[in-house]
Amino acid sequence: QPSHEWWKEAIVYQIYPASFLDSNGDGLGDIPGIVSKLDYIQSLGVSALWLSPIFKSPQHDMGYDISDYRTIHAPYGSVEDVEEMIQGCHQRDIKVLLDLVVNHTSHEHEWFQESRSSKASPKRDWYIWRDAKYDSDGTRKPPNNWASIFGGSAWTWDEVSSQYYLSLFLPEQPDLNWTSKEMREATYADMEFWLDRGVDGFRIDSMNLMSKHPELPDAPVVDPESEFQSGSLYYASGPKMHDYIREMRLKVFDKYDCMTVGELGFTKDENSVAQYVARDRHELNMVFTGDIVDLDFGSQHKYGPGDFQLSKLRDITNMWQRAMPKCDGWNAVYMDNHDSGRSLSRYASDHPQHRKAAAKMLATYLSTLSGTLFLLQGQEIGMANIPESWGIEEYIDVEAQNYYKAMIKQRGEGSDMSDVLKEMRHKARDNGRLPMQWDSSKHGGFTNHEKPWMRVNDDYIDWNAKSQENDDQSILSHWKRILQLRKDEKDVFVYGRYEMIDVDVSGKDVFAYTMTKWDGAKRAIVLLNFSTESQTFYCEGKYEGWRQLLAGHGGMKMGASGVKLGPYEGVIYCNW
Ligand code: TEU
Repeated sequence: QPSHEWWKEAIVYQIYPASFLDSNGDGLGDIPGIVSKLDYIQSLGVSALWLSPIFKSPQHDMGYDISDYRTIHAPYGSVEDVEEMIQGCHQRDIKVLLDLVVNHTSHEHEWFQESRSSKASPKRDWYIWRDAKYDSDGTRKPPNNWASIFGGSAWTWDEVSSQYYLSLFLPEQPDLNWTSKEMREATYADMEFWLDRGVDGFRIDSMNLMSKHPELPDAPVVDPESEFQSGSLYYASGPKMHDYIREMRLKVFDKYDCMTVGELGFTKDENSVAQYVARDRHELNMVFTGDIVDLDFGSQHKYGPGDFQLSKLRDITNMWQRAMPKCDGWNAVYMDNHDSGRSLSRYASDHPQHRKAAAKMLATYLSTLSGTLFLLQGQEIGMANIPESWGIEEYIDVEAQNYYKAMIKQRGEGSDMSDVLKEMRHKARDNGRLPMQWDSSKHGGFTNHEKPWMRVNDDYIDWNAKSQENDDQSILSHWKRILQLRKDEKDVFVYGRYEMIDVDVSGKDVFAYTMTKWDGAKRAIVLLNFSTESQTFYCEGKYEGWRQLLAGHGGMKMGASGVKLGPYEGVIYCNW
């Protein structure tokens, strides 16, 4: 019987603070805005919040560039506001997770200012500094050929101290040097600052980039066209990674009843992931493997051409659902975050004809799997990606802008960019960051300011929280029901044993699986139609007489010949 833990049963709602609710009319979301919506959040039935970074930051990467972890970005509010929010959450039995960004800091962080001040600085080795290389003609070159994840070289030249520093993301995000014990102790003290204020855990950003190969070797040339190459082989899940996590856990996390979810980039194979989450390893509670979010990425690059294939979703789901019981580990279940497009628009359909069914079907998928469930703000009302009519000027995120500029440079000014824009409409991070659509008033009720920091999706008049709150058939009502079902039947869903139903049986457009309670007493079958056509699931008598779960479907029984699924319909039948 699987051990029960609060963090396994948690249903986590990700808040993107800039885009949640603006309470003071400056066009940007804020902490008091979150506090004013705690009843809404509670009524949804989630049991934890994860806030993307709210800390002091020059905002070159939307707060993932932190200049002081103990101060709040002023437009969002103050430490006192956060304390009030934590209290308001705890009163409602909602836990609070913060984003822990300690692979890098902002270049404005005091630590970096000191580190760059001179080669002799006591904090010099808190960051990763290297001498330049020189070509035979004397041209200065970075220490190795690594590409930054956001484009260009991963090294930034520092005039002040005449060395390069490593910056795997933006030049404004220098990487910390985790081999420095003093630096590690300082970050642990920052973590405790928030844990002592009642925070219940962390989502750990870029977690497995903290340990790099000590020699920082050149990366193999995969893209001969490009000056710089992905160095992930040498900077992801490096040799000391597990030591650092264990130290963090022993020195900090074990002192609190807190939950940890690490963001795992580039490491996606079962055995490596198990090393982070297997219970006897005493490391993290769970990780984000990212493979479902990356499902439609191009083979060379995120924005390369790529389409959704149900077979891939099936394979990835099968792999993780089976892998976790094998290693006695635990995993996160999610499809959306602030780093890509909405799953509704990418993997199902936001076409008006299908949107409601598709959003509900994806909710049914997520809510019936074993793991800790994460959803992104707006997912509960079926928010969609940026509309086709918007041009490049509406994309704010640095990753999208850098990529677009690089493509123009490659193709020449005035070239046709429609294919690039098409991929961006699916996968740009801006999609997941569109402001929350609260009601049908101007700017979807997100702000009173005449210009929100980011344009609100034009469809807010028809798709908003208010119009769905009192509609029993809405996406929001479906989420509320299915989350309640997940809680009521946690032995079947949260802790249940997953078994795939072969595609020969389900048909290629239907994703079908069963979830079974550990003692075999209760079983449910989940049938998800990922197509625009009706599909019939022939159950060959196997599930005959099983009762349909979820109100609104009248508890109909499955007939001998099976069940017909409408376009994008998702259903659950059970044997109890
Ligand atoms: O993301 C880590 C990461 O690897 C991203 O580059 C991701 O692959 C990319 O966003 C996909 O387009 C985390 C945060 O989630 C992201 O928002 C930050 O920009 C990044 O770290 C740097 O802190």
